[in-house]
Amino acid sequence: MRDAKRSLEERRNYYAMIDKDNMTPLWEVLHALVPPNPRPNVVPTMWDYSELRSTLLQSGELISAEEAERRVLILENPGVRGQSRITQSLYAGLQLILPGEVAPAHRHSQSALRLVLDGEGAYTAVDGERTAMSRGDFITTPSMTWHDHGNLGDEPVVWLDGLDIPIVQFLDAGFAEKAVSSSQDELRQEGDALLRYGHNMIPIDFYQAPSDPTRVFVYPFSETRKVLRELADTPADPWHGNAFRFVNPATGTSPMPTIGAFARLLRCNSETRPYRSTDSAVFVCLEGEGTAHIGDQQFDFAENDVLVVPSWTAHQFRVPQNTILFSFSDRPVQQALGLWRDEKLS
Ligand code: GTQ
Repeated sequence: MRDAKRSLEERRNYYAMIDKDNMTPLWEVLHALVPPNPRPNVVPTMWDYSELRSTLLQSGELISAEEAERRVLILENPGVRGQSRITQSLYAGLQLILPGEVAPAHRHSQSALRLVLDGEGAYTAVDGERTAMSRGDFITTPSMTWHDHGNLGDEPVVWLDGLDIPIVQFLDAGFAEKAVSSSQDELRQEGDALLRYGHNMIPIDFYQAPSDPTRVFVYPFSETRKVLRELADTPADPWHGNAFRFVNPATGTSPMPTIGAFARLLRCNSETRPYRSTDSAVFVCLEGEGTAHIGDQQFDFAENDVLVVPSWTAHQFRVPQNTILFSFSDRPVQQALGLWRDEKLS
């Protein structure tokens, strides 16, 4: 006892001594550094869009899109407040653009996705090509592509931004610059990329280098929905429902290297079996409603609600009607590094 106490004191003195030299003992932190399984700091959570919509619209009276550059409310995971992240590796926010406004052109190392939630009449331009934004459309702005947004319609437009900001921050690899004019010149007419690269063919001399951005940068909900609806009568996977990942059609890989995106249809009166994977995911309900069990929590979700499933947390969905969920995660990063795991539970 006496010896143990003395040795504790000796250890503390020793730690204080090595502290001066910017060193610390591994044995005090080993099990936290190398845990037997993922121990996410982010927690299961949900944002109820019907509650948030009016709060978001109030921000339109506080600041213009031009002044803000991007008028966005960041969705901060309650487990890691103050870190501008929705999961450990990804950022998400709700962006508002009012009629007549422009969010000026810029580009940065961070890759972004948009999922259009509310309102018609906005557009995003990516490297000189515009795309109209309709509800449910999934739009990418890959690393270092110029992008600006505008609203030509007569109603507020809201979308969810998903970016790899924490990943780029972690790597200290971020650059950003503003364009000289706030809207890009149109280099190609709207729909060009989808026509050339989005229909089972690609231009004869097209070669995609690993660092090239995807040419297809909009995945219209009208098409995603049509495919998912038609599959509603076919057998569903017990864990996933009818679930798909979005791809760059030229390569079959994820549309952006750091963020994977997925869509699934869960059939009327069905329940998925519990499942977990190492990629923390952000889910958005695009159609329908249901209940999500995430770890020991339960959330009733409806259209446009945003849910977080932390890494390695068992989750399942129960839906009373046909329901379409969009989701995104850092899965392509984990797979490239050989880290990704999943488990189908019963
Ligand atoms: O639209 O470019 O939510 O640069 C955060 C950073 C959106 C954007 C965000 C951004 C953008």
